[in-house]
Amino acid sequence: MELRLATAVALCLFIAKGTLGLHFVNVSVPMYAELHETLTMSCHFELGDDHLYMVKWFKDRKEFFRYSPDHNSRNFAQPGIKIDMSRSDMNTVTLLDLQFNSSGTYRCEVTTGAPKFETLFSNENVTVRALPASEPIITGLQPAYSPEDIIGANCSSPKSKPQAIMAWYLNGKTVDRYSLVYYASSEDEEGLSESVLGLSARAEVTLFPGGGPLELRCTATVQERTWSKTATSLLARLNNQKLAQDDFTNQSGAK
Ligand SMILES: *[C@@H]1O[C@H](CO)[C@@H](O)[C@H](O)[C@H]1NC(C)=O
Ligand SMILES: *[C@@H]1O[C@H](CO)[C@@H](O)[C@H](O)[C@H]1NC(C)=O
Ligand SMILES: *[C@@H]1O[C@H](CO)[C@@H](O)[C@H](O)[C@H]1NC(C)=O
Ligand SMILES: *[C@@H]1O[C@H](CO)[C@@H](O)[C@H](O)[C@H]1NC(C)=O
Ligand SMILES: CC(=O)N[C@H]1CO[C@H](CO)[C@@H](O)[C@@H]1O
Repeated sequence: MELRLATAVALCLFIAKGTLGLHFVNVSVPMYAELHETLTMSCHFELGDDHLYMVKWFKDRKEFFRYSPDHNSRNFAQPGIKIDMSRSDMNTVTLLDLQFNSSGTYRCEVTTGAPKFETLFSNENVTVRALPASEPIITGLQPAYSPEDIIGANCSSPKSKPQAIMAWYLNGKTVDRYSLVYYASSEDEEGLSESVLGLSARAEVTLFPGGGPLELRCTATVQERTWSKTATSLLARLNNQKLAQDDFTNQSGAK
């Protein structure tokens, strides 16, 4: 009895150590994907001594693609999934024309063949977003301001989802919230919205370092991406003096 038990344990240890079957599945997808674009996701796995029986892909626990070395690949209709079968195989699936409802949890599940039929899987989340089509636009800014004028401007980021987070910087410094004007904006039928942040700040002489131009910068941030736009304005008093001086020079030059 004791001997048989010992042999069995040894045999188990031998099997565990001596054969390495399916031991790793890694699904690789981006955290964010862009609306209407194509998404290629990959699934890497190590079969060891086992042979592949099937690879299945799921979105939110519902199967949408199945690869088997012995059969034709199959796909199953699921919301937000338009699969490109010609670019989907053992290690890759390609989705076309992403929609917001293509966002979700994607799983690659690998099953090995007889006799063990082991299954391992890996999950990753994908969020579909729509980035702004361009950098933000600054409007309403005057080329020059007299001291104590109110500098008023708007910065608008084109439609995106999620909405862009806006900020204003004067000479590289963040603007205090009392100088910001918030505007609500509505979503379009696809759920995208423009983002607008107003600026209303007094034209203190100190904003024009050494009498030089004031640098205004506006940024629009969507997740990890930031777009920015820079503009400058002059202090009007100095600007007028400069113009007057130019006039004088030009007139005297013409004489
Ligand atoms: C899975 O794949 C990602 C991306 O290719 C890689 O960074 C990561 O190290 C892999 N994980 C393992 C366990 O190999
Ligand atoms: C997914 O989104 C698309 C585009 O908005 C829409 O046409 C489709 O009906 C949606 N599908 C489901 C199941 O909600
Ligand atoms: C994916 O999203 C689900 C639901 O939002 C969440 O419960 C889960 O922790 C996320 N998984 C990963 C790997 O981020
Ligand atoms: C900023 O936009 C708002 C809303 O469209 C508008 O009422 C306001 O006059 C604009 N301000 C400037 C300085 O252009
Ligand atoms: C006000 C004005 O016309 N200024 C012009 C004077 O002449 C110089 C060069 O000749 C121009 O650059 C200025 O614009």
